[in-house]
Amino acid sequence: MKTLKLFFAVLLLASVTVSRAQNPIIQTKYTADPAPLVYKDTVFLYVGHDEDDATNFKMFNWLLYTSTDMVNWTDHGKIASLHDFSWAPQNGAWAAQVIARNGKFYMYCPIHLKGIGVLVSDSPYGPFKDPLGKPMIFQSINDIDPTVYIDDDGQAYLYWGNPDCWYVKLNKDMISYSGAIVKIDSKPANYQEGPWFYKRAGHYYLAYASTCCPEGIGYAMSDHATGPWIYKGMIMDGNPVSSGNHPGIIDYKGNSYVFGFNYTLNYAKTKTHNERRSVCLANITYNADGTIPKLPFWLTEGVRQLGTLDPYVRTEAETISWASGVKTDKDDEAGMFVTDIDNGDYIRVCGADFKSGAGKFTANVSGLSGGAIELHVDSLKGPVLGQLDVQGNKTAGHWETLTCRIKKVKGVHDIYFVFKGNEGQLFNFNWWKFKKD
Ligand code: FUB
Repeated sequence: MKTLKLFFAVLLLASVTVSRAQNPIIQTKYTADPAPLVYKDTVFLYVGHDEDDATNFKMFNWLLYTSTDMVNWTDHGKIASLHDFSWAPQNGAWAAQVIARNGKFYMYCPIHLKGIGVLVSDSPYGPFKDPLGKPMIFQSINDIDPTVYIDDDGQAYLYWGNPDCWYVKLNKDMISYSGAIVKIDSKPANYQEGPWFYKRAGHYYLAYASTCCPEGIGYAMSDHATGPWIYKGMIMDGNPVSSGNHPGIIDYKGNSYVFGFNYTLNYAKTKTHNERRSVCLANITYNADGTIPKLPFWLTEGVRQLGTLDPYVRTEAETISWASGVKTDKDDEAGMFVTDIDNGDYIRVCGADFKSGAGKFTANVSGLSGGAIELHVDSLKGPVLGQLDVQGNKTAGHWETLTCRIKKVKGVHDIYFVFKGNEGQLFNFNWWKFKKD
């Protein structure tokens, strides 16, 4: 009987699952205007940032998240801001896009009312600098939402605009252009703003936020980079539960994805509409003729994990599939870390492959009032592997690496870090890893 019980206990902790993300994909901040960039083996997701107390658009900076499995996203914090432009006002860090060329990274930033500027960096993580000291494009306040693509022949195109759509040919330096700015006369049906321009399997695509409000995502196709554009339908219809939307589309590891946003986290807190948006993600597919089958509006169920996460290497605490209650911050010693941790808050990390078994858990933390990290697998109320105590008086004010023994766990599991303690903020959390024994 004892052996049988042991067998079932081991079976429970050795299950194999394919994890799925949940929309919206970022919960620690309000995020909008997703601009994914596939660079080497990683998806760099640049987003706009709605401030926590925003009612209308209150956007001061741009944030970066990265992933290699599409379900766990690592928060890199603010990578550029209005302060990077000497000519920018205090508000208006709208929908940017980053593209790589010859080892440099070009970030096209619409500054509301001021036109489109460009920042340059040697790294996708920044720091970014403004080489021009002025907007690259400014015809009117309708110059927003730039999207850029480099064609196979090396010619780069910048499209943008609300409610008209414009394009220009960029020079090889990517910070200047040649020829006239062209307003497209084949503007697709219900084009509003937020164009996303790309080429795939010989077809050119212009996806965009459709006429407001609510905004869905429409798309047009062409045989040429400069059109004419033929409207092909909706990737997703708008939905009254959400006013805006804004596409970003990539292929990654053999799958195709569309990013956009909804207002789910705002409405979870208040009945009032505020511009506090949250980036969402779904799979798309392509028909043989290149058209895109329509998706439902953003579902809560997200995309499947690509591969698994290795729990035996240091993972940043701000690598998150789903978080409840916590925020992220940065300091000189730890870099990014998870903060604002209260009793009952939690973080889920998807699909960690413990292989033949882990017996210890290590975390780098900095105590505040003190508490514990309770380790669950598979669900918030799933089996408890163990608990790492963080003593406020011992670790207060400095980062410390602590280890505890845990029940043996094998196979692939979602991990839930459930935070326990008394009143107030318990501790800050920098990174974690498991050890075999
Ligand atoms: O985020 C500010 C503006 O709202 C963007 O530029 C538009 O695309 C819309 O999402």
